[in-house]
Amino acid sequence: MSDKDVAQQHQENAPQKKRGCAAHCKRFWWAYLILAVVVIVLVVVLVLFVGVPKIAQKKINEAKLNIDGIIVSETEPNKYRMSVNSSITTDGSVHADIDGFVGNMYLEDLEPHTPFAALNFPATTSQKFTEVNVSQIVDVANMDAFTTFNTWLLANESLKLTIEGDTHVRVKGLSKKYGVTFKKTIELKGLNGFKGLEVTEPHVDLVALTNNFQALVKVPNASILTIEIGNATFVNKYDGEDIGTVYMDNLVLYPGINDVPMHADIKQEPVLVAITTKPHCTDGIVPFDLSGKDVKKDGETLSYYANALSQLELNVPIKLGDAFAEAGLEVSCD
Ligand SMILES: *[C@@H]1O[C@H](CO)[C@@H](O)[C@H](O)[C@H]1NC(C)=O
Ligand SMILES: *[C@@H]1O[C@H](CO)[C@@H](O)[C@H](O)[C@H]1NC(C)=O
Ligand SMILES: *[C@@H]1O[C@H](CO)[C@@H](O)[C@H](O)[C@H]1NC(C)=O
Ligand SMILES: *[C@@H]1O[C@H](CO)[C@@H](O)[C@H](O)[C@H]1NC(C)=O
Ligand SMILES: CC(=O)N[C@H]1CO[C@H](CO)[C@@H](O)[C@@H]1O
Repeated sequence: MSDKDVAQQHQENAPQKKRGCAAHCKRFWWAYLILAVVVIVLVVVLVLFVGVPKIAQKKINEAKLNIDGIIVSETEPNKYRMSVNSSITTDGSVHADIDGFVGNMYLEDLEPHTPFAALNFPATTSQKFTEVNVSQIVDVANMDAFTTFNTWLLANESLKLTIEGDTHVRVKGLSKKYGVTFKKTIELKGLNGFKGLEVTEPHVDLVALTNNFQALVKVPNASILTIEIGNATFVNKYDGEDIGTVYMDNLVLYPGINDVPMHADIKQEPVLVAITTKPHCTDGIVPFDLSGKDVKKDGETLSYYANALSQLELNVPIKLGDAFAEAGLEVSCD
């Protein structure tokens, strides 16, 4: 008998009700029992299928994800290793097991949201504090998206990263698993266009045509990322003119200030003209611009870094006066 039938029967017998419940109730006890059971089942179903999943989703939404470190290493043209140390903090009020899941990573502020990496997050529990460290090889499934991520990472002061994946939660005491979505957006510090980059200890060779400039570059990395780049080359410009190539070999950027050795093949003539004209001849400082040319790792191009670096233009003032003096050439204003 369906709910409708029960309701109908109830209505047909409505006038009798005025005579009191006793006889009526006695006769239709089974209908009330069925009604009661239906109500209880409905409530249980609502709690289990709507209430618990809602609470589970709410708890997942309230959990805080903190990223302590990200390392991009073993870089190859179409894959790399990504390691993430993170922790999840909850209020610990619901005891639940959360299945492992594939977390898609994308830039929150770039529509349409296009994942640049997929990481397998392990199964966890809803403890107050859970460390989640993952390290795995990631295939570059979408080269444009990964290049854009690297471009933003290198150029921007900060960037919003979202990790999203569908998983299941099993609340302690219940056998059923519920589908939930894990979605967290975190703000990462970017490398901010290497703001504050400095070239120190310059040495010039006045005779050689190649490898005629050496120095140390202080590369600031304000982010929490460690990135293994490779052999990076840059176009060196003076006054908009390409005057040579700068090499930074085996470049790995760690959080903090990185001392990176560089060497370059520079055309001597434009530099000599620059250093002997005002105002550079007075302070001995020549401003150059560097932009990424290529990134090679074991002879192969890493386009996701090369294209990201090529979109940067770094203004680098270099104290060349002392370097020329050291090489035996005292520069002065013509
Ligand atoms: C994670 O932590 C371990 C142990 O402290 C450390 O060796 C590793 O480099 C860290 N990885 C990342 C991605 O920060
Ligand atoms: C996870 O990384 C943290 C550093 O963020 C480290 O202290 C911890 O030991 C690592 N845990 C495991 C299981 O590797
Ligand atoms: C990050 O930098 C890119 C250009 O490199 C720019 O288009 C984008 O709007 C920036 N995003 C944010 C959030 O600053
Ligand atoms: C960078 O170039 C140097 C010199 O050509 C080479 O010995 C080294 O293996 C290269 N490093 C990488 C990571 O490809
Ligand atoms: C995490 C970390 O060490 N960040 C450093 C990155 O480099 C800047 C300097 O440019 C430091 O101020 C940060 O502390």
